Amino acid sequence: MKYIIFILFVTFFNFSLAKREIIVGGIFHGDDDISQRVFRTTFQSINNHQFKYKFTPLMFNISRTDSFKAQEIVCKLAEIGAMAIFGPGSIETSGIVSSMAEKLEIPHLIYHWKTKPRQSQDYVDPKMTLNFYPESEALAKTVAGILIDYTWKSYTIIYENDENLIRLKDILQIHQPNGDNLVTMMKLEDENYAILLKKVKWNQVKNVILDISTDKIVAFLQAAKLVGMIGDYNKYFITNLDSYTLDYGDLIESLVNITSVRINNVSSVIMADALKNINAFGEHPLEAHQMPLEAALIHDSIHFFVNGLDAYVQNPNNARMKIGSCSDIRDSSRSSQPSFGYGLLEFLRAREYTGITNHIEFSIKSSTPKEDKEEVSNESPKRGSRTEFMLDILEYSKELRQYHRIAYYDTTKGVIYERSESDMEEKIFAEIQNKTFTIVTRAEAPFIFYNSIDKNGNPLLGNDQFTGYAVDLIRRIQGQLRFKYIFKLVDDNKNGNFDKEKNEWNGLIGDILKSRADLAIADLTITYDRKKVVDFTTPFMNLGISILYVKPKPKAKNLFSFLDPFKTDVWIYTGLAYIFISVLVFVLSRINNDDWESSHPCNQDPDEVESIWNVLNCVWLMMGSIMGQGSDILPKGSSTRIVTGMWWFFALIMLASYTANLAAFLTSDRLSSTINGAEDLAKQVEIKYGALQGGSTMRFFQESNYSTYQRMWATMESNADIYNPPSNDEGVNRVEKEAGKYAFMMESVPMEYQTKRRCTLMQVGEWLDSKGYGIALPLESPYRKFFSAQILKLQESGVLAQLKEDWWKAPPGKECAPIEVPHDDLDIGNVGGVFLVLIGGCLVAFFVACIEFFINVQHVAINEKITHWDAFKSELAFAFNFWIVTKPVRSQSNEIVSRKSTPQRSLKSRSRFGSETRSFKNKSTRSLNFDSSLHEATSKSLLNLH
Ligand SMILES: *[C@@H]1O[C@H](CO)[C@@H](O)[C@H](O)[C@H]1NC(C)=O
Ligand SMILES: *[C@@H]1O[C@H](CO)[C@@H](O)[C@H](O)[C@H]1NC(C)=O
Ligand SMILES: *[C@@H]1O[C@H](CO)[C@@H](O)[C@H](O)[C@H]1NC(C)=O
Ligand SMILES: *[C@@H]1O[C@H](CO)[C@@H](O)[C@H](O)[C@H]1NC(C)=O
Ligand SMILES: CC(=O)N[C@H]1CO[C@H](CO)[C@@H](O)[C@@H]1O
Repeated sequence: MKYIIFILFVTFFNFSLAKREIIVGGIFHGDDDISQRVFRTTFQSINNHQFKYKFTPLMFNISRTDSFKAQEIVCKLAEIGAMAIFGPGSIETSGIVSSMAEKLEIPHLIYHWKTKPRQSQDYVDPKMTLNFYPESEALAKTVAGILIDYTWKSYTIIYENDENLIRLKDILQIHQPNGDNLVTMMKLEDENYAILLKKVKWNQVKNVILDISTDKIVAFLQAAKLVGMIGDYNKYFITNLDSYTLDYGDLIESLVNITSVRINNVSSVIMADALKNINAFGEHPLEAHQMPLEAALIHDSIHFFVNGLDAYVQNPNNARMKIGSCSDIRDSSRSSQPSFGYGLLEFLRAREYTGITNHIEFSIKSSTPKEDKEEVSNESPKRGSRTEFMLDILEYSKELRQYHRIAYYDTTKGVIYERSESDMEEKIFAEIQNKTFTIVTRAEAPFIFYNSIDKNGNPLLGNDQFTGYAVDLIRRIQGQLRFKYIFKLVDDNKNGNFDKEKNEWNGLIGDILKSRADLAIADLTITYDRKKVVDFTTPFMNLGISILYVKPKPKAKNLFSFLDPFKTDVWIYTGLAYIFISVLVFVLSRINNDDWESSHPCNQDPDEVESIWNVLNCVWLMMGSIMGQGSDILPKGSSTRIVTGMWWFFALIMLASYTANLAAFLTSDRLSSTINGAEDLAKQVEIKYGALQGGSTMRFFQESNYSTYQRMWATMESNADIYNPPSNDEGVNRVEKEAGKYAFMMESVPMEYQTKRRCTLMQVGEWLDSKGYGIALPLESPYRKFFSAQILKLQESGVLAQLKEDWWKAPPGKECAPIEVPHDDLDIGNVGGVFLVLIGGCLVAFFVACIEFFINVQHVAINEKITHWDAFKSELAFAFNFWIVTKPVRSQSNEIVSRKSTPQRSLKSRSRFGSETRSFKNKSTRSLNFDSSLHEATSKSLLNLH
């Protein structure tokens, strides 16, 4: 179509059909071979394919710093009427060419990275220069956008020259420098990359953003391999848009993740076309993945220019095709008429084209408000640089030995991945099966038991030296993922803390950071600080801080536990009160008239009265009431009644208190500890407590905001050396040794291990916090997902619980006895004392009976005038002849006479009561023999009182 119009146009103006010669200049630096080849062949193929113009490309070789030569070349080109100048491809010399072109008004097309000098406010872009290279700020934003998508936590930026920092500035703004993100920048100064890389490695940074020139990348990666920075967990992002043309050879073996970006559309038809043309001239064939961006941009800019020129000159006003010359510069009086060159460039600026580098369009300039006003005055908005472009995100594949596209960056939508998650997982899964994981661990029962010899004394080798929970867990995971592994012990036997003095992590975490291991498994708590430097799998065990304390001892069975409800002093006071009241009643009754009565109830007007309130009866009355039984005899006098009443009241309360307490005391051998949790510990001062010196448990108290824990921390801190042992074992031993005087705070999992073995210890209360043990992997490890998934599976299938049970339980035969379930029934051990008292009482009664018996025998012997032996025999025979139910009365006249004659009535009356037992032996005798038993009257009168 175009050509038809052209032919019409040509015939209409009666132009010669001979091709019109157009001279264009290309300035190159001696070393960019492909660029020159593309420049030359592109024009050649254009000449071959169309017949309107004959382009004569003139190529010049200058050195990168030779601006004088560049100036000279521009003049020369202007002299011979060159229509356009391409290049040069470096910022150093293109500046002078730009300013010359502006003065000469020759269109200047460039294709290299260029930044606007920021410092000069009044800087204006050279008017005659069109840069096909993506605009620096837009490119910087794009690269930053990709990095945001990567979510790297820490990385090092390695750059070559300060100018390039502009394209890294957006990256630097992604992360505000804070503790979580370590972003360092390093300048590649000399050829010794290894020194720099060692520094990076020493910083334990695994992610590198590489912004260096194409020719240095391979050497850099080689150095990285030597230093050990091309490992499974290293990631490189190469901002160089040409890096995809590089051949890394055998350099990449591990799972190192190298990503890069590219603008060239290697799969486009135009690329294929261009390659065909370029390769048509018999040189060694160029392949799509070998074409650098510059060559692609040269190709695109030539086509862009040729098409634009063609369209431009179709306007008859522009057919003049006159370009200025160097002599014009000296001549300052120039026509204000816009020249051909200027018009052409403005025309080109507004055009669009799709080439190897996809769509080419010069965006409408977004500029400062000041410039906006100028723009308003212009009719057409000014078009600036190339801000719209597509960026392929590439990943190096060691199998393909080249980069392949995994995503592209769209300025509006961000990173769009073309591969699915499952593809990735499959790839990594396949990778895992060939990998040998170095697993670092720590000998800590029951996670890992380390033995270098077996039971028979033969040396063990490799993984056989390790047994324990962790080994079993790894074995289970390995059963699913089928990787190989080597266990090794960490040197310092630590889990890993940040050593502020050395400014590095020690222990297991240190080994992971120093790339000495792929996995770390032990009793490794997932903490915020650790998570900043390593990745953790899903926790395989959950735990919390808890309190280790001795089990309360079941109370020893005490036969006399019925005494427990009252303390000894209460018993003593009660006894004293009993004696005192008894004596008081005795004394009062003697003073009180009402208690003196006729000895015979029938005798209303007796000559003498007597009181039954001798000491024994007083004691008996008080005993009867405090035992809750009452008594046959009761006082009559008001004072004695008041005292007795008060004693009854006392007895009522004592009895009620005793009864109430007794049940509780008898059943109180259930297990109850004095300490039931942290609150209880904090409240008291008797039981000392502490945590492992410098451990995470201690830090928990130190950093807690909760007032109870703060109070506990103050206590622990004030006696740090005394209370906080340097090792967990020591703490546990101390709890055991001090039995009740010391409590130790530690994590529940090792505590459980101890309490299953040391039967006197137990965990008290709930967990004070909650955390988990996880397997540590290097940051952003591709394998983490797989391990986490397996751990979850094992958890769901109950394998983890089973493993824990297996490894935590005490060896057979050493298990702790299950805690006795407290019960409410009382056994003989609790109430045996009561029986003892009963038996004691019976024995005393028997003893007293014997004494009475012998006294009786004595009396009988004297009264009957028989020998003691005969009296004893007859009395005994009588006592044990259970069929005889009556007993003859023995004469007691002597006694009665003597009693009546003595004025000390009370004393006598006691002896009378003392013989009561005997007198009551035969009631009928008593009733018949009235005289012989004076006491009968008394007892009757007592009955009357009732
Ligand atoms: C420039 O120099 C390179 C080698 O230094 C050479 O291959 C090339 O042909 C030269 N180009 C021109 C136009 O002289
Ligand atoms: C390489 O790293 C990038 C960025 O972290 C990530 O998006 C990509 O999935 C990784 N590739 C592989 C194969 O792990
Ligand atoms: C590359 O070119 C092909 C066809 O030429 C096109 O379909 C594809 O979208 C282009 N790629 C990009 C990233 O624009
Ligand atoms: C694993 O190793 C075997 C033998 O060396 C090899 O054939 C296979 O391709 C490897 N697989 C992967 C995913 O590297
Ligand atoms: C054991 C005894 O002496 N029993 C006498 C009790 O009194 C009645 C009545 O006088 C006698 O018949 C019993 O022999």
